[in-house]
Amino acid sequence: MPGIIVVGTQWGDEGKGKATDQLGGEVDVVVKFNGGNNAGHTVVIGEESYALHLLPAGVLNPGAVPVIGNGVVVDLDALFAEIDAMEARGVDCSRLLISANAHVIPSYNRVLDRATEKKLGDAQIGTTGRGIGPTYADKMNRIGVRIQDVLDEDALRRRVHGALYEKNQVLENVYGIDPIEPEAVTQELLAYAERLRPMVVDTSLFINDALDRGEIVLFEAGQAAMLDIDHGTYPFVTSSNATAGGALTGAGVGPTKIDRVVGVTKAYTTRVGEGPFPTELFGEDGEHLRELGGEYGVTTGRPRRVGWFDALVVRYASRVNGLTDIVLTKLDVLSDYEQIPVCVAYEVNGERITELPCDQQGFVDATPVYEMLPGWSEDITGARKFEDLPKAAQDYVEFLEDQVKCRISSIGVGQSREATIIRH
Ligand code: 2SA
Ligand code: GDP
Ligand code: MG
Repeated sequence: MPGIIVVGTQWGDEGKGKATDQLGGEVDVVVKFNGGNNAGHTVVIGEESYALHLLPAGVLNPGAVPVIGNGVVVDLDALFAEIDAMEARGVDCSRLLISANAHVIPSYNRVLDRATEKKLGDAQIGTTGRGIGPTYADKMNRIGVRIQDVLDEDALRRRVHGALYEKNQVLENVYGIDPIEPEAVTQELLAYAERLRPMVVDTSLFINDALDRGEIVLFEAGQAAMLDIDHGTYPFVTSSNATAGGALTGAGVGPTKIDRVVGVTKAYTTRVGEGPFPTELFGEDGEHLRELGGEYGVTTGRPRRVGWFDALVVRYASRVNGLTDIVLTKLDVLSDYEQIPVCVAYEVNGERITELPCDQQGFVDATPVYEMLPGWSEDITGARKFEDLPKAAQDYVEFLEDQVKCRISSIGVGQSREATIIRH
């Protein structure tokens, strides 16, 4: 069972970090394949809580090699700050490998990300401001700077000058921001070259060799299906493929190497940033669930928008990812409710639909149709077997499983590694 992909099935923050860490005990290689330091994954081990951004969760597992694949965009300031902070806490990061083909987030793309958002005003995406969108745009536009360029001073200088030639005109004329000096950016990046060099390898070769030896490789997604650039609620998405296909292109492996695709799914729904969210709760109801679930961004600290479970979203995510099974998280957070609504259909322009609308406006106009499930009042954080759960909680899980048409293989009942029910 060597190749496992772990993806988010909603709008992110489902608990992928914990799920990856949990599977990590048996894993030899953990690969991050998309996104960058927009991601935030919290992993709780014993009394210690770790917030990971650019580093794959595998870094916390001394037996696994953490890999940053070619599909990731790397902010070198953020990477080395994260490594230094982890090492200061005793986490060894010396095994980390980075793809020579991964793109770098130069400081000018952080400036552009923030300037674009400001200019959009009410129409803003609500990005994390980390320069993710402009860097993926540069990649597609073939004016990006790659990790391998940082190791070659002349190439780096040429790439940075080339990119800034156009960007400086945009910065000045569109956003009224002073032009950025290319040589200063070149030197900023060059400062990391010698620290970076020993980590840079052909990660596709490394990963494929590991798979050929029968080792277990886990591919860990940032963000989620509904934030995917192709399959999400465009334009309110991130700029990478956060679905299973992204693991293949973002790591350089073929689909024949993948045996399992695990979807991580929260027992309710959250979203950070703007964009449609049919089951969203507002006012006191929203505040209550946000507090119960501790729903604040790990990267920006922003309060997350919260709402009820949306079966259409997760069934869609199961389809576009080809999920083999689901890890359900945060069931313990719902213990407070007498009744729990689950969205089983939408009403759009007077019509009842059970698949996501294929146009964005339909999604904006959708009114959720709920089925009410009985809640439970017991504290379930100590449950370790499915049978330990109150009947209503068991019924809730089985109802979700039936609705999303995918097996739920494990259930999270608390933040810690141990607070998990393995089902099959
Ligand atoms: P970006 O910065 O270009 O990727 O933003 C585009 C959209 O993607 C959303 N996005 C996220 N949504 C949930 N969680 C994310 N990571 C952090 C976390 C978020 C935080 O784990 O809590 O701390 O705010 C994440 N990263 C990107 C983003 O909100 C935009 O909607
Ligand atoms: P990710 O981006 O998908 O890795 O998720 P985040 O780390 O951003 O957010 C998930 C939060 O939920 C983290 O604080 C986790 O520690 C926490 N968490 C994960 N699984 C569970 C669970 O089963 N129960 C509870 N109460 N918290 C959980
Ligand atoms: Mg997160």
